[in-house]
Amino acid sequence: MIATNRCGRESKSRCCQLIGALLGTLLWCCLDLGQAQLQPQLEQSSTKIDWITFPWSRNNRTNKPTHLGAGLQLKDDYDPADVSGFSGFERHPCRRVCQQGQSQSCYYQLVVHNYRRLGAECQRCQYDERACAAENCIYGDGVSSPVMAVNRMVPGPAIELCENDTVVVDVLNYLNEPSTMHWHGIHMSRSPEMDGVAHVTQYPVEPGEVYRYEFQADRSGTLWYHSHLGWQRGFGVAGNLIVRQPHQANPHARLYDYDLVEHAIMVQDIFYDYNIQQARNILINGKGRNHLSQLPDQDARHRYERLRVTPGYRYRMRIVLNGIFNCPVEFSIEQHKLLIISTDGNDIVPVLADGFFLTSAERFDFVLEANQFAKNYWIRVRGYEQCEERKLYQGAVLSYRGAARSELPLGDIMEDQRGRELDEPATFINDFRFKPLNASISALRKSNKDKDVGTVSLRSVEPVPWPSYTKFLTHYSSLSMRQAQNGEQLFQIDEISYISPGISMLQGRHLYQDDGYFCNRSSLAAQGRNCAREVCECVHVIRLPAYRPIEMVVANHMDATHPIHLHGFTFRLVGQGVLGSLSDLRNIRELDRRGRLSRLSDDYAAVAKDTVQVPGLGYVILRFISDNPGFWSYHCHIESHAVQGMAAVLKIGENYQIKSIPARVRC
Ligand SMILES: [Cu+2]
Repeated sequence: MIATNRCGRESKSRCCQLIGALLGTLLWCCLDLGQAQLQPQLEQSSTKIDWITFPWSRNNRTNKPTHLGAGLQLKDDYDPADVSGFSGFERHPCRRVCQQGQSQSCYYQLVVHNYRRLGAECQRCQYDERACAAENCIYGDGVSSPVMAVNRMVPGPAIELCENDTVVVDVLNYLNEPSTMHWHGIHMSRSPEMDGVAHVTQYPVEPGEVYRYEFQADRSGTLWYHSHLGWQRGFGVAGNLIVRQPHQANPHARLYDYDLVEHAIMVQDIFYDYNIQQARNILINGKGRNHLSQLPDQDARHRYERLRVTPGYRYRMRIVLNGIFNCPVEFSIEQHKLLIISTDGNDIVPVLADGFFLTSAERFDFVLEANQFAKNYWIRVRGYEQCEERKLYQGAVLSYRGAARSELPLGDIMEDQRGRELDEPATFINDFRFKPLNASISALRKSNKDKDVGTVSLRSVEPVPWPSYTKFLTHYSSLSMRQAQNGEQLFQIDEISYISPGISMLQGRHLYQDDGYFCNRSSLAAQGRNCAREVCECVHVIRLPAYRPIEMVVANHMDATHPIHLHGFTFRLVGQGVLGSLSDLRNIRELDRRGRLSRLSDDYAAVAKDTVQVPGLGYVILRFISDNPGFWSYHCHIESHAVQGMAAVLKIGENYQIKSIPARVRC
């Protein structure tokens, strides 16, 4: 299972010589310029990301840390014995009460490796729930299937630290394919090379190699880490990244008594074996019933995640959807209201709700008051779209102190799913069926749709950071799909399917003329290409100036919702709506000129997010200040869409404004 470490401990210099000899130069081994120009023969022509094997064979090297805190213990070489002590970070020194002015350096090792759900370690867990906690058993839903684990866990271990801490993470790639790690929500304003996007901000980490990520936790909130290559995130390479603030800085500190890592929930849709075409289940912190079984939900043979609470206390809970499919989920807790306080790590004016929806990569934090009779209650997750076709749902248990610890709630998970009397109106946040025009859809939520709170209606606790007279530079963007000549379905941004380049953009930017290397809507038009008629596939880079107020209007030409994620920035959502007509969406610039797209007024504290659902046949309007020059990925967070081209890169600023990535001396 464990791959050979090519430049392992005892053989490092020998390995260097070997590679040097192979490449005809020792210099290549010892100097990592972070650029591909030294190895033109290794560059592959641009091909679409393939999830099983990759054409890239370039070696990437571990970066040496440049500004580490005193006393930080770092590994600089590894052998299999080093990584045998896989563990979570429950006793990590950075897991602490955050204090103003007391930031730390925090070191972690994440070993990414092939593993198995319901593997040999889980045999006893099948019969005795108490045995499931035994180290290294990934029970999942009790269906054996290959996974990619982090430190033998799926999801990977949660990282907890404080705002402004320096984070150093060695990611050991023991998969048999390249990998990278993205730190979703961190702006990377001083370290754009740590964003973890292959061939955009770094070269992929080859099997058997270590990559040292080093960055500052430049903001607080419910963030997460995940692989940014192929389908690895769907196989399990993801975990929570919780960045807390000192009490004085936290506007919601008085709303809850506890903020515990065991109340951080990662929801994930999964597939079985390598069949990435079909969502087969939704898991809550890697556990849940399977839908192949006819056993009722409350059968003791299922394994559910349990969240324990004590009556009378208020708990902050953090929910992340690591979604792969077009499978938005609805989250609620039986007989409990949720006080929603944050989304994508950004604090909002609290909203008391019965539940909320998440599309892939979105997060919501809420406060749960343990104010009900002390027993066990179902935590409910219901899947829609592709998950609805298979009637996928999942449960976890909210277990009050005093209730039977091993028992399950009575009744089915989805019974009485509003957690209320049926005639009482319910409030749901962030419904992906946003202002539906389609009658068959609106019928789904007739009784209470007036109570639903759309994403754009949420309010940030912070006013927008620009004055009302600000003039924004507007970029119009579109999401669409088309058939390639070979019948392949391509997904597109601005009618272009993204192809990964051979040179990593950030490192290699001085090597080429942008216009010859990148493409975008205007460069293709200048060449006389009409992407509305022909298939355009290329290295799609949208150029925007640095340090300017930027507005993006994203029009969705498809029926389905797309969760769009922007790296490097937190944006304000100032508009979101459904036009319902493809021809309107194709002419969105003209429609906007005629005032048909509504924007929030500047005195409305528009909600801050990093991922937002673009409604089917609808649009969103995002605003941000482009004060983070670099190459920032902009893509749909549904894996099949992103892999099939619904991705682009925003090049913010000119080369001279972007941080230079120094050569690193190795050996
Ligand atoms: Cu999509």
